[in-house]
Amino acid sequence: MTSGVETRRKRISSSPIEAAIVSATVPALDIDAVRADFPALAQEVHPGKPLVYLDSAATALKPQVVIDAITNVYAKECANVHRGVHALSQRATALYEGARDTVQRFIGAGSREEIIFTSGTTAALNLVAMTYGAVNLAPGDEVLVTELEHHSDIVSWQLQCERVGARLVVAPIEENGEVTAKAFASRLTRRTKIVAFAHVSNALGTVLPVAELTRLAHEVGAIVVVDGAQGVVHGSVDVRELDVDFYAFSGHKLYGPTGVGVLYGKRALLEAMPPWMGGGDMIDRVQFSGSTYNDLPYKFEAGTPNIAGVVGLGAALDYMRSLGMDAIAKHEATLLAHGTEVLERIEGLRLIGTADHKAGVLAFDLAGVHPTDLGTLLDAQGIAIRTGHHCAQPVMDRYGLTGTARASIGVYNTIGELDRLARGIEEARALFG
Ligand code: C6P
Repeated sequence: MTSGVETRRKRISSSPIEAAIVSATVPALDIDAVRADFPALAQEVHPGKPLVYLDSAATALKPQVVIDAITNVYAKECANVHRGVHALSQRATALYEGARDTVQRFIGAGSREEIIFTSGTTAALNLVAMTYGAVNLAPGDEVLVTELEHHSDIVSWQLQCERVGARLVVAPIEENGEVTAKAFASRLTRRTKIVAFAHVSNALGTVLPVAELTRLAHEVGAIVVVDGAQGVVHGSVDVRELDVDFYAFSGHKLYGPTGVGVLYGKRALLEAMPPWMGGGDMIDRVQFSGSTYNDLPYKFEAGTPNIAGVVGLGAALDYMRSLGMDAIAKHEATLLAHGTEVLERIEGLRLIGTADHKAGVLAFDLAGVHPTDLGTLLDAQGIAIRTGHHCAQPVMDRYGLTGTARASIGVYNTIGELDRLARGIEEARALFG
């Protein structure tokens, strides 16, 4: 008979991302070299307590190459883009547009015009809701989301549904945090016009079957919006292979800067959508009698963009590619399997989110210890985790909790750090009796 831990290990290693563990062809990361790339790791957060950073789902640490790329923009290439004939503006524009090409390659988009720079996932999702949703939703139409969505993938749709008289429909999750094709399909109707779901849940770590759900949604004529904030981080993503209509993500969870993100959209859909924000760069001709708009992607990039942020994002993607997306997936899968094993051994600890196919997240409830108290005690040990509802209150409601403790994994984490986490939790448990 297999123990619970053995069973869980087998199930984890049977998933696609974790399957990379068994792939002998994927090289192992040189973890010491990786850690040396991240200056934030070389610090004690409290005297004698070196940082153990297990909060990468909130925001990832930044490698020196990203910091240098941003510094270089402000130090040497500081000019506005698309506006100047002078050398500095031309160079800034080349860097900015070069980053667009990098993003296009990174997610396998068909053309650079399909890459819209935004301030993050939240802005990207709201952009689709407010533009595509404004012209394609009518009273009585339905927008289908899942129970595990982040607030940005709920409230943006709620706002648009309220405006147009459409209805928000929710596909439930299983006890282990999975979204099954069956449950999802049961909520699809001919009134479903938009389907929006996360690639990976930030609260549970569940990896959703994006291609399968997309196929089901397309069968009823709905378009698919994927919240890729946590999805694009842990392994390679090919938007054309997945056939999604929109894919949104943030730079800061990808080892890039805050304040920058991406909306990928299929060209025909983006072409047909009205602009969202009005301002410089998004126009063709402005007259008081009416204005016409710029071509893609600029139609959706009103005003001076986050130039250094975009360049920093490009540097982050180059960095990830230099490590190898399969190598990153393999390393993180090993950490997730180990973390699952050591946490499951702790008495009174219940993992929240035990889907067969998981990435990056170890969320849990510890009997008798409030998540905030646990987070504070772990912080005193130098261990950074996130506690609370993780901007996914419906997930907490689903499990009857007000919040969880969440350790989330980045490329720089080690087995030893997960062991330190487990020891820290044991100590907290002992303290609370
Ligand atoms: N989740 C977390 O600690 P922004 O804030 O726009 O960069 O990303 C929003 C967002 C959208 N979807 C998912 C699945 C996310 O995880 C996030 C951000 C952080 O889990 C902060 S709440």
